[in-house]
Amino acid sequence: MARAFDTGVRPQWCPGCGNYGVLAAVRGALAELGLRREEVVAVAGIGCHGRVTEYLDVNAFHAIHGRAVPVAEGVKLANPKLTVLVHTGDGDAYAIGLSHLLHAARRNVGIKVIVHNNMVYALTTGQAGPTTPRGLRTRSTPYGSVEEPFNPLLLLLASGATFVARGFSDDVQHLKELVKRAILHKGFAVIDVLQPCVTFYDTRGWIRERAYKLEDAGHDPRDFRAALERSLEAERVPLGVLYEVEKPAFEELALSPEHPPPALRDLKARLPLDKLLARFE
Ligand SMILES: Cc1ncc(C[n+]2csc(CCOP(=O)(O)OP(=O)(O)O)c2C)c(N)n1
Repeated sequence: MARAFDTGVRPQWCPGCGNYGVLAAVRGALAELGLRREEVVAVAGIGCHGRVTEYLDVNAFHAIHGRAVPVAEGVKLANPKLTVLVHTGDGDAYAIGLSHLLHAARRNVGIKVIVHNNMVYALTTGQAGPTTPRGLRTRSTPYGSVEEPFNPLLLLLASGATFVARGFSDDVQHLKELVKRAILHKGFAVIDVLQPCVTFYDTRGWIRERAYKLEDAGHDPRDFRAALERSLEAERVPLGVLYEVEKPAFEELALSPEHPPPALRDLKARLPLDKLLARFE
């Protein structure tokens, strides 16, 4: 039997790449939620991670570098019934695309962002990015990176994200459950997935040694301050849902017929669509 959500295209990633685990987790999550492929859209950024859209059998859009999030926001607003996934890299999401990400989180647009965080720019041969640890020697930092990385979980919590989680690409079962929870969450959800880049920065052993599950540690994901504390941990790596709160999604508020945003209401009164279109006939 063909595997669920498999296009049949053979992945081109390096053997051992963390992208395989993310792909398997997402396929499993979609299948277990009983979603049909026409109900799902995956938008990917540019990078090794971006090839996901060739292997995941759903409607897909391969956006330009750093712009997967705004494309996904547009898809979600055009048809809020769709499950809209974003596959993005740490370079794509946290460097060139950072402001889109933080504002989508602040607005609580119901897109589900999966960050393939391998801590380097893999596709372009391993340059340093915003999550590269200080001192790492890469193609762009041959004497070791002198920059301090930033903490994406802390940034996302501060931006108002209503669902913030961290996964590990080797723990496919756990990641699958996180993806399911993210999809079922109303509004914006982000999962920062730590994954090794076997060619340019193999973090597999480092993550395995430090990872622990938040659900085993008595963490309450409704507690924002506790989530902040967990996001600040330096020696251990928390996996699971750091924070989840229910708030109205942007599309609910912006597209509600009872409460159209004033700007749109005025525009409608002043400029009926049929009259506007008639100008172009
Ligand atoms: C506007 C623009 N700038 C730079 C590039 C070159 N480029 C392609 S992929 C990439 C970085 C990819 O890193 P990441 O997003 O972390 O993805 P990974 O390859 O690690 O999955 C860069 C800088 C580009 N394609 N477009």
